[in-house]
Amino acid sequence: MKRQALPEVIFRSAECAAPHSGCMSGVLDECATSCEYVLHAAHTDHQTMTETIETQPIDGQRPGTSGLRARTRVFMQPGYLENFIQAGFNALQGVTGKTLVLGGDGRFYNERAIQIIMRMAAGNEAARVVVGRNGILSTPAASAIIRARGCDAGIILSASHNPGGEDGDFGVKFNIANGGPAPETVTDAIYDFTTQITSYRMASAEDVDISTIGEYSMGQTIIEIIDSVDTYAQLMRSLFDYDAIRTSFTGGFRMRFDAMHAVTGPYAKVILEEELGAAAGTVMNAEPLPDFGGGHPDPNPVHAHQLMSEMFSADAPEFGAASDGDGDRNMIVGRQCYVTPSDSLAVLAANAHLVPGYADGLAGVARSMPTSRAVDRVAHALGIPAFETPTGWKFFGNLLDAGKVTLCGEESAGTSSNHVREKDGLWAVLLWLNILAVRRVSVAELMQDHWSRYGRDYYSRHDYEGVDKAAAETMMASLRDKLNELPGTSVNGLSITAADDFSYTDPVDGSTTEHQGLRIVFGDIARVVFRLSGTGTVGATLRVYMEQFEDDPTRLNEDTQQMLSTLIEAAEQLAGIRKHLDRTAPDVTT
Ligand code: VG1
Ligand code: CO
Repeated sequence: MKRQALPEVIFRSAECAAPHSGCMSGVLDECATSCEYVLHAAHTDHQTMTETIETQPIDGQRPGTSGLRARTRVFMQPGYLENFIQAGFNALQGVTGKTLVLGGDGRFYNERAIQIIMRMAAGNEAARVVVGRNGILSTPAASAIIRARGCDAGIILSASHNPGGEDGDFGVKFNIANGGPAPETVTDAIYDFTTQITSYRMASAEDVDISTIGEYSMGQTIIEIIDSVDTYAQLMRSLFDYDAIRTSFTGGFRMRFDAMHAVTGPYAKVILEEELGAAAGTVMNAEPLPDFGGGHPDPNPVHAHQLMSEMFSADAPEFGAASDGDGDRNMIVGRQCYVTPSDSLAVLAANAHLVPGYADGLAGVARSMPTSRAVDRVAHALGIPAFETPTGWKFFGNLLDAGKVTLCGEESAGTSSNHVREKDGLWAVLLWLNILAVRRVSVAELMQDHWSRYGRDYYSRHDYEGVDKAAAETMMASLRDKLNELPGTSVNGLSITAADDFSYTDPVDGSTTEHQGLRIVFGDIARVVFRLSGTGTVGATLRVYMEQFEDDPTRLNEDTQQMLSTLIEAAEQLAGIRKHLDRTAPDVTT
């Protein structure tokens, strides 16, 4: 990698920035005339570069399901980002001499935040900061880079599926050396530091040109700007049969990929269109925009309606997919055939062995608790273990590191494998494409075949968004209070066999996590789960997850909401959603 000489990056010591009198450079005259814009290596003495800036704790910096999320304007307040980043560095036991990966999903404030974090990394004496060009790195790409280069940690700037823009949301996630999200021990420590912080450290330097690939120095720290796509694209080539997929495309197979004006556009363009030969224009909404074009970058049938209407049109292509803000989610849809994420996970588990990267079979699978039990049925048939974890990718890390599982997934459209330690949207799309290329069936045919073999878990999630937080907590508390009495009783004609407040003990490190959702189980037949979201920024969001198993061959193609109607009413009777939340219907049904 070429090393670019000064003055590519222009340094300014803390004292030089203004006023001049304290300049420690020893070349004061020179400094006095040109300090504003051009300084010399003599000025890059790190001792004079770094400032320790006093600050005070800011409330509400507890990381949620996936990092800290808040309104963008909140993040832009003086000290808000800086406090959280310094707390993260502290929780990592400092970053002195360490190599960090840094990038984000391109949303509003991404570039500013990156400039601040680079200066803080230099102020905290990191050895190197590896930054995606223009500040762009998808979450799975960041994970891949941490692993490929043996980095110590990563910082990903994203509020993922939350809308962006100055009036939208912003977020920050810390990842650890395995490439995965910081586990709860680390996020708890970050939060503790945010409540005690008195100062943060920051190098005083000019902005770095992050649009140009190359290396720059900032004090003792090397800033390395890399191509955002290369490492990730190389990893994908190592897992899939590109020839087989290319042959599908040359044979007339058509697909649409909706990048939702979020981070996956550049990745999908390179991989699908340039490397795999999908037709130009296959990737729609390909350009990352600071506000995602005003959309909601959540790949579900509601928010990806443009893709959905195309996939249900008369001339629909064979395959459609979408990804979210930071590129870790995937939605899969065939021609006139939507695939629920829970079913997608099950289908991938059943067919992964057809693909080079997984030809040796799977060690085991894991799903988040509210994800349907469809994948458990496949694991059972394959004779491999199936794990059930709390919601959020951080809970898969230990299982993956220990080699207990190969494939993981969540009902919220996250799927991935042991190739990284994050969920991976484009990877799931490539796995589907590879399986379809080998099996030479349509998505609808593949689903029929799967359901006739394993049965079908009808599945739906009802979200009540932006509800009153206190009311939602009261509703959960009163349901929690009566859980013990529920087994053995029935509701709306359905017999309850078990009911609990999900708690999880990690089989690898023995750590326990409690209050991860209220489960009401109706034997092997059905389940309903109640959970409050941990990614919102305003009020509360209630998620109600419902699933019902069906293996009658004549009832495998029914309408989902119809099939779940008894269960939906049971959920209402159990929790009193309408009464507590003053809502008559969910805001989003997926
Ligand atoms: C949601 C999903 C969860 C996912 C998380 C982060 O969390 O339910 O499955 O891991 O978002 O995804 P919650 O707490 O709001 O239900 V992403 O792609 O927004 O980082
Ligand atoms: Co995401």
